[in-house]
Amino acid sequence: MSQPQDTLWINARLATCDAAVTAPYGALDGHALWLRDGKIHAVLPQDAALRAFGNGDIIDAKGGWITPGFIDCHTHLVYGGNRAAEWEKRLTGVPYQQIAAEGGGIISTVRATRGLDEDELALTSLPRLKALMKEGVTTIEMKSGYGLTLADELKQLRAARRLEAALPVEVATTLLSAHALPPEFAGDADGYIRHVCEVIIPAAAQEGLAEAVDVFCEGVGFSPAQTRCVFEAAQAHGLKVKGHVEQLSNLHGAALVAEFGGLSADHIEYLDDAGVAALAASGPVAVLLPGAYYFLRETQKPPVDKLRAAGVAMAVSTDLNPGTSPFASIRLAMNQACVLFGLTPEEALLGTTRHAALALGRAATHGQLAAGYVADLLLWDIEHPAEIVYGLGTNPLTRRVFRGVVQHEG
Ligand code: DI6
Ligand code: FE
Repeated sequence: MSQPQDTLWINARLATCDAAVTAPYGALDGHALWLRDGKIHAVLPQDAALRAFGNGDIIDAKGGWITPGFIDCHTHLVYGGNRAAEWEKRLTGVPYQQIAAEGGGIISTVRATRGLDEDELALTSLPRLKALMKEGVTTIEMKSGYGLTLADELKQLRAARRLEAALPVEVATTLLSAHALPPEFAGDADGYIRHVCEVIIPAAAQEGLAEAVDVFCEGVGFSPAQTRCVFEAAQAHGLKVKGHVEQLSNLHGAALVAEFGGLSADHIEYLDDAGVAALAASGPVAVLLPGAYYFLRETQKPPVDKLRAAGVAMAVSTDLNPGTSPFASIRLAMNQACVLFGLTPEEALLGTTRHAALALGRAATHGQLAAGYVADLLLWDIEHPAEIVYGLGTNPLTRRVFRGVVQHEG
C-alpha cells in the first residue's frame, strides 16, 4: 500500500538502462514507476501497480519515454574566465601543447580562478550547471585543478559543494591538483607532486572535500612515475583514483589506473591493445570525451570497437572545461560520441546513465530505473529513445525529476 507522499508514473515507456532488461535501452512497455522517499520503490506492470497503489499522486506521462537522470561523470565545471582568445589563436594553427608551453592554456585559467573567491567562483559557474541540468543532468562530477595551491584547490571544491547545496543536483567532487605545474614550482614537477601528496591530498581527504583523485598523465602534464605517487597518496587517504590518460600520447596511464583498481580511464584516444586488456581485466570504466577530440581537431579516435569487443563499459561525458571542451551540453557529447566515435545511440545513453554511474562508484544506486535506485528521472516527448541523441537545438525534455520531486527547469 502506498504512503501519502508516494508517486506513481503511469502511461510511460521506460528506457530502464537496466542490464537485467534485455530489450534495447532496457525498454519496458506497460510498466509504472512507483517512487517513495526519493527512491524508486518498484517498477511494476501498470495494472498491478494501479491495484496496489492507494494514497499518493498519480502522474500521467501521456506516452512519453522515461530515462534515468543523466550523469555527467567528468567535468571541470568550476573555473574563472574563458579562453576564447586562445581558441582564436589555435584556429590559426598554433597547437594546444605550444600554447600550454608558452604559459597559456590551463595556467591562464588558473590565474582567472585564483582571482575569484568561493562565492564568485560558484556564481560564475552556475549558468554552466543550469544548462546541463536543463538537458537532464541530475548527478555531475566536478574537478579541481585550476587552483594548484592548497587554498585555491580547496576553494574550487567548496564552490562545487556550494553549487550542490543551491540546486537540485548531486555533485561528486574530484581533486585534480596534478593537472598542470603551477608557476610557483616551475622546473620542479617532483617537488609539486610531493606537495600534492603530502599537503593537498591529506587536507582534501581530512575535510571530506573529494571522493577521488585524478591526474593529467601526459607529456604536457605529469609522468607515469609522478602519477603513481599521486595514486599511492590517494589510496593511503582512502580516496579513489582515476586518470586523464592516453589523450595526446600513449604513456600507459590506463594500465596504471587499472593497477590501482581505479574508477575510470578518461579520454584514451591513444589507448593500445595492452591498455584495453588492462581495463577489461580489472574494471575501470572507459570514459569517452568527444568534445575535447572535436574542439582540438584530433584525428586519433579511441579504440571503441576493441573496447566493445573486450566488454569494457564505456561512459560519455562533456569534459566541460574552458580550454578543450567549452560545451555545457551532455546531449552534444552523446551525439558526438555517436558521430565521431561510432557509438550507437543506445551506447551513448548507457554512457550517461548506467556506465557513468559505474565511473563514479555509484553503480548500485544511480543510472537505472530499477527498485532501490535514486528517483532521478527524465520524461521525454519523443517516439524513440534515439531522438534524445539525434537532434540538437530543441529540447524534448518535458520533466526533470530529482529524488522523486518534479523540477520545472526542464
Ligand atoms: N585534459 C583536457 O582536455 C583538459 N584537462 C586535461 O587534463 C583541458 C583543460 C584545459 O585546457 O583547461
Ligand atoms: Fe578533463
